[in-house]
Amino acid sequence: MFVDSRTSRFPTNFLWGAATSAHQVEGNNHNDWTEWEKLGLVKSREQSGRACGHYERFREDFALAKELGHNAHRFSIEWSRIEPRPGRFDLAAIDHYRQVLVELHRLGLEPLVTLWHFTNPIWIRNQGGWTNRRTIDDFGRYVQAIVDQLGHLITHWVTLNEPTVYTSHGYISAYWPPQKKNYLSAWQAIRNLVTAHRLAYQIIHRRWPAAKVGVANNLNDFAAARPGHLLDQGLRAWADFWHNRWWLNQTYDTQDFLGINYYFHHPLRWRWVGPTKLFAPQTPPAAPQSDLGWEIYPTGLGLVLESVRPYQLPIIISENGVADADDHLRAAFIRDHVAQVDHAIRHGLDVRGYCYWSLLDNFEWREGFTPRFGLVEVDYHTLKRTIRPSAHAYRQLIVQHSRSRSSSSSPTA
Ligand code: IFM
Repeated sequence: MFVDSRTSRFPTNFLWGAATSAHQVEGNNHNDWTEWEKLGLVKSREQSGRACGHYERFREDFALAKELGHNAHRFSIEWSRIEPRPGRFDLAAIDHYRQVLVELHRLGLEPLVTLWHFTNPIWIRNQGGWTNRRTIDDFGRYVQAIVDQLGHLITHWVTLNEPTVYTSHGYISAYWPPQKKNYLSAWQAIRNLVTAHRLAYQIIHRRWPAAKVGVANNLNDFAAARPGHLLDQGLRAWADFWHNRWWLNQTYDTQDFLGINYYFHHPLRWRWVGPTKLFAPQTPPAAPQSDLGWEIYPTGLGLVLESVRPYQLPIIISENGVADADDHLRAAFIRDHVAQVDHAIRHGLDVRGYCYWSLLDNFEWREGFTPRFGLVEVDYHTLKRTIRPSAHAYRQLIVQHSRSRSSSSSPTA
């Protein structure tokens, strides 16, 4: 891969790294997802089980990230480990994450810390999860504990991961736990997540005024499948509003940076499927696709970046990745998406980081262990890690962008 040193404008302290989440990599969790997995609804009836064994092997995994040229790493703290019972904090679990943070700093990897990535303690599930307003205060108490115990080791905070995906999968399509098909519950959950984010933002800033707090917002590029078709255009506007815009409008004034998780380009074609599925995404048959059948459309990242320009906030790509077991797509996928970031920066957008999803292969929620998103392959029998060729290509890209900075003037982040 070649980066033109005359055109690259990545800021000097640009964050290059990869992301994971606790439940997907740690192993041996005990939360609402592990309970739900017992129902046998995950593909091939898999359960997250020991996952990648990352809870024990984090040092080995961070050493790989370092070797791969990263200077940042996004991970999540598992609430159910920290507070297994209401108000009872597990000091050993807190100490574990302290060691995680210390190790990241030792290696020169800037931590981006997610406080909630889809999973809830079982006692939260039992009280109605995010539909219960009490969960907001409970979340605040957990955030306060992290702020007090670990805050001195954290600058970049991600309060919530993809709250709109969580609510639509959990409360509208019933694809994920708690498997409701109820618009009122979805509304209660998303409203409570807005309030929980705002509360977390205040709690963090009260103690750590210089902290940078954001959300990992899942933003899709929606298009009208038939550009001149009024119903498709209306559908595009409707989907864009509810999936992308509504949440941002509610929370942008409490985000110091916008985290963007970009995966999807959806050309929408009006088709009445049912009250919980109002449209059918239509992937052109010839379009390149991941192993999950998701269209690969780097231009969409550029469009999404442009769409958030009015918020005038720094941006971090908090996730962007591809399921690609034989690694024939990933290197070009990263190159082409990073090129969109480059383009955005050159056109005045303040993008400060890119986290590939994911550092490791991991437990992909209802799809189980089959999708392979990792820069590093995991053998789930032996837990052996093997660096994929695309991870080296990403490393090269990072090096070239860093080199090109020294020969070009860069904006400061
Ligand atoms: O694995 C997920 C992650 O937990 C949230 N963002 C999308 C990823 C790929 O589906």
